[in-house]
Order: sequence, then C-alpha cells, then structure tokens
Amino acid sequence: MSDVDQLQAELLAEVVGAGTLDAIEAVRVRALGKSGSVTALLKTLGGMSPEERQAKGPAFNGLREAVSAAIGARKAALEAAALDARLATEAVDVTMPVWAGATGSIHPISQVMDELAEVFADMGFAVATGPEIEDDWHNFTALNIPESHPARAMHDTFYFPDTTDGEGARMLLRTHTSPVQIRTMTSQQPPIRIIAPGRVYRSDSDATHTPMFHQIEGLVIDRGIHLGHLKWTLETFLKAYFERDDIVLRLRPSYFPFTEPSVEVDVGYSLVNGQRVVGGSDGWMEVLGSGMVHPKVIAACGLDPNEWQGFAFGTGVDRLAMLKYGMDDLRAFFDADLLWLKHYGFRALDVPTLSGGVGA
Ligand code: 2NL
Repeated sequence: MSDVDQLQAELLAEVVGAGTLDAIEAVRVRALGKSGSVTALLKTLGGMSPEERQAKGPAFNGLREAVSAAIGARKAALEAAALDARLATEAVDVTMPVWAGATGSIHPISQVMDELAEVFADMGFAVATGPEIEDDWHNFTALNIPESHPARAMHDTFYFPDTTDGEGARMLLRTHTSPVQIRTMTSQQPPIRIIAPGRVYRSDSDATHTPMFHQIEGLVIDRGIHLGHLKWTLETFLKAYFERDDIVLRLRPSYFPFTEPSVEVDVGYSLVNGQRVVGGSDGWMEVLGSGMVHPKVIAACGLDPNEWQGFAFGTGVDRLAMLKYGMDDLRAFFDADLLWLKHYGFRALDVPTLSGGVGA
C-alpha cells in the first residue's frame, strides 16, 4: 500500500469513528486544516520537479477529494441525527387534553369573531371565508363600484405592483369582505344566509385607522326579502351580542354603491361613568352600514333580481369588540402588549355559547 493509500485509509477510519459534530470538525482540522496532514502533503508538490509533480499530483488531489467528501457526508449524517433527536424531544402530542394551567389567552378579536359566529349560527347563518388577495372584479366591479369611485383610488387600496388577473387589472388586498359574498352568490344557489368575517386592508393609518383591520359582513338572499327582515335580524343580533334587551335601533337613509336603499344603523347608548355603553337612550351612535342588495349586484352574480332579493350589512369587528369590552384605543389590538393581552384576553377554554352567555 502506498503512503497516500495508507493515509487515506487512516483518515477515512477516523471519519467513520467520529461520533459527534465536534469530533468530525477535529478530523477535518487534522487532515485539511492549515497544518493538516493532507495539506502538508499537497504543499510538497511545490518543491517537486514537473515530472514528479505530474506523477504524484493526481494521487494527492484524489486523497484530498476523498477525505473531504467523506467528512462532508459524515457531517450531514450527524447533523440529520442531531435534528431528529431535537425534534423528538420537542414533539407535541396534539391529541393530549389541554392543560388548564396554560398561560396564553384568546385575543379579543378572535373572541368576538367566535361570539359573532355563535350569534348568527343561531339565526341560521353559515360562516363563509375567501381569499385576502383578490381581483378587481370580486372586490369592486361586481359590487357596482364604478372605475371613478374613490374607494378605488390608490390611497385606499393596496395593489400588487405586477401581479394581474386575466384582464390585466392588478391584484389587490381586499378592502372589505364583500368579495366573499360575491363568491358565495356565484357558486351557490339561493336561499343564502352567510356571515363573512375576516381581515381587510386599506392604506390608512392614524389613531382610529390601522392598515389591516377586521370586518364582518352578512348577506341574505331569498324570495320576498325586505327591509323588515333586515331590521329584525340586526336587532336580534345586537341584543344577543351585547346581551341586553334594551337595544333600540334607528335606521337612517345613507348611500353605498352596492345597496339600494342603503341605511346606516344607529343604536341607543347610555352614559355610565362618562363612558358610552350600548343600550338605553341617552343618545345614538352608528354601529352598522346596511341595505337591500342592489339589483345590479344580484345580476352581476348571475341571479335574476326579479326573482331574488336580499339584504346585506357590514361593520368593524374591532369596533364591536371595543364597544362591548370597553377598550378605547384601536392600536392596542395590534401592539402585542402582554400586559394588555393579559387584561383583555379571554381564557382559552371559555368557548362562547348562547346557552352559557356569548361573552362569558
Ligand atoms: C360598513 C358598511 C356594508 C354591505 C356592507 C354588501 C355585500 C354584498 C352586496 C351588498 Cl355582496 N352589500 N355589503 C352592504 C352595506 C354596508 O358595510 O360600514 N362597513 C364597514
């Protein structure tokens, strides 16, 4: 066996014997480091005659490559084994019962969304969801929002710089959850009763606006639907959500491109220690926007507006949460302040139910 073969056999045996990442690194330094055995051998090429170098060079380089490859493979195997061992110690059995002493809490927005789903489920509404990245048609055109409408202006809508739909219109972050209802109307036959809660985005940021916020919209499509159904539904919803019977509504004429007629819904409030509390009749505050679905919107979804009518409504989940739980700063919702979360968060095992009280 030549000296080179001898050295290679020794080094490969050391590689195989290295049982830890530290050990394999030590082998690498001993063989390929600045004063390593293979490095020393390669350095001798410099002092050789061209003929000798031509004879020995390939063998020396072959040695270096073989040792280097073996070290690389051993290192990868040791790393994979280390990762497996770590994953095994960090494994979580998701089928284990929840530990009642858990310190995390449910964010008020999640809690309120659960409460809303519960209240509307009791009235026969299903929860619908859809994409947050939308196309122009579902977010605007189908909703009778013309090209010139301010809601389409650049300062309100976040557009993707170069992702477009089939028509060449830029994709966008949905500015409301209405596209979810459009998608429901184009894919399901009426009667339809849905709520669409979720994240929406507008390029707006100050004390009362965050660029991402939460909205809930509702939609009913059936035969013979009128404003009376809308008023009853909203009154029943607000009484259940705020857990008070003294809820009084006031409907004011308004304008939305997607509803006709459109109505702004105010609710009576009372003053408790200088704070507005929903219920009573010390004054009015606006809580919802709503109206009868515009015939053009129904037609855009492929339904005959002479046969099908409906109502829709929308409001901010963040605002509903603040009104019910007495928070006064919208920005706190997104600050991830542990003290705030501890104070306003909800216990993980308190699932809202109508029988147990939705805000329990
Ligand atoms: C508000 C007002 C509203 C709707 C949302 C809607 C959806 C479809 C058709 C017709 Cl698919 N209307 N949604 C209607 C009226 C008001 O929201 O103040 N939102 C924050």
